[in-house]
Amino acid sequence: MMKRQRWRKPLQTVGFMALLLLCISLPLTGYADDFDEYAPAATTIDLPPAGGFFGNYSWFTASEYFPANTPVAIDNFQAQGRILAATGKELYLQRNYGSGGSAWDVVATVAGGNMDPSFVRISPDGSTIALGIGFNAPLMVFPTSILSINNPPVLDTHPQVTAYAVNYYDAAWADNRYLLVNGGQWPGPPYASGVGVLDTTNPADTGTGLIDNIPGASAGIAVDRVNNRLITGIGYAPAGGGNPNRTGEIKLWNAGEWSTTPSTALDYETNPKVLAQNVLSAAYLAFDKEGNVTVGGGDAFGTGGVGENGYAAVIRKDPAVDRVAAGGAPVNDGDWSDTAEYRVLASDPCMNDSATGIVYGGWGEALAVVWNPLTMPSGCAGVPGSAGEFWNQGVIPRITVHYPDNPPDQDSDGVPDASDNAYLTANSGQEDADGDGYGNMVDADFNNDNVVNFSDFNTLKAEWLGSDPVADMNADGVVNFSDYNLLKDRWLQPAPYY
Ligand SMILES: [Ca+2]
Ligand SMILES: [Ca+2]
Ligand SMILES: [Ca+2]
Ligand SMILES: [Ca+2]
Repeated sequence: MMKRQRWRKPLQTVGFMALLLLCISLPLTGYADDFDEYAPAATTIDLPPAGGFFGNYSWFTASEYFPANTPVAIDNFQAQGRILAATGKELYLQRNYGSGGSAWDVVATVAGGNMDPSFVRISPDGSTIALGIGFNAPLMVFPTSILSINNPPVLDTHPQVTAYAVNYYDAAWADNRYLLVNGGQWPGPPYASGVGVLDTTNPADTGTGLIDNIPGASAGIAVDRVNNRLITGIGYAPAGGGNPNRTGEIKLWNAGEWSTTPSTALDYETNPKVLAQNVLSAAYLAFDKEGNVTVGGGDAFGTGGVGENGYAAVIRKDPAVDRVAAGGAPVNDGDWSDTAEYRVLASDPCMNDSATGIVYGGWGEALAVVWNPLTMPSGCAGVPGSAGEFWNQGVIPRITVHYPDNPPDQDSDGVPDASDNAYLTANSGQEDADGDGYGNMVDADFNNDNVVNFSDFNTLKAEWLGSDPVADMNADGVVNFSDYNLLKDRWLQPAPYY
């Protein structure tokens, strides 16, 4: 049953007065309108296929962004802002910002059976990773520092990996020490789930009950880093036995109403703070840096038999989340055109995806909607509302990243850092002729051996005054001195190239 539920989740000079007027007309906070602004980037990212590039059996590719200010490098690749993905027998690191397709590098493996990953969750400081490798399998916790592209560790036997024998569906870091784990379900029906706290500094910890009596199964869990609010809910509880469909219900606990060291577990049913009643399937819960809530999944058994599929949602902090936190009414998700408190992000043109994900990356302010283009029937005939696409073996999940109006763009080329294949070098065209994830403008490693040297220089010489798209670094149609100078700038540099 656990497996089946998975697919539900589914200036120049300015006079003083002019400057003053400018200041008055600007909003007082930099990103207060993120919720309204989130718009899709021009390009999409393909995650490693479910099962990995080696074709191992898996139903799902789990993914997460390394947080901003992650101090750890993986070999010489800075981790912050990159996507970490788990599927098959491999943990993959995004080779470059914005890269996808085949530009993923293995940074760890599991020796045993294939992963059917539930989640990969990175601690707020980026130093520790929690990996739920699958149903009835251990929850692994290990330092980011053991990951390597050059020499990927085997997690099962690595001395710095702690394997916890706890039941899990999703997890969220409360801080850099305590991991909150939603246990998914106990054998049912009737389904019931709960949340426990795991002390990741104690390898012998078996978890302490935090929330019990959740009448349903398989929900996400998230903590708001700014306001310390906690949310979790019901991922699966269809109508039956006189009870209404409660799939998608999300409840909220304020700071002070929950603890990482609880003496007794909280009763889910007595918490009156309902954030959402019927939004998707309470999966992919997260908070962006403004405190808006993201929700993904899909409810194939929605109200009146009409499924809720093919989109992810964002619930606005102000007024909705704040109102619920103060004891008020749940989000109004009834009118999609009214974005005052709720937004629908539908990346899949067919809107038939019963497992649309949504993942937030703070480094690049990237709100990534993860969808499954398994089939794209012509014109999407007849599919809206149907659960036509879902997690499955071999599916290549696609990410459409949404950005607010002014996301970080360090080279000011108009491409946000988290989507920029050379984030420190202006290259608005984003040319990448060899598809390795590094933009042509910075990629003088023509033979892809991760260093720029005489082999690459010889390629440039051989293509001199020709139009070879790989050696044409500045993409102006001819290989000449401009390209030679770009190569010279990178001489003897190892990858990555920015
Ligand atoms: Ca840029
Ligand atoms: Ca750039
Ligand atoms: Ca390239
Ligand atoms: Ca080379």
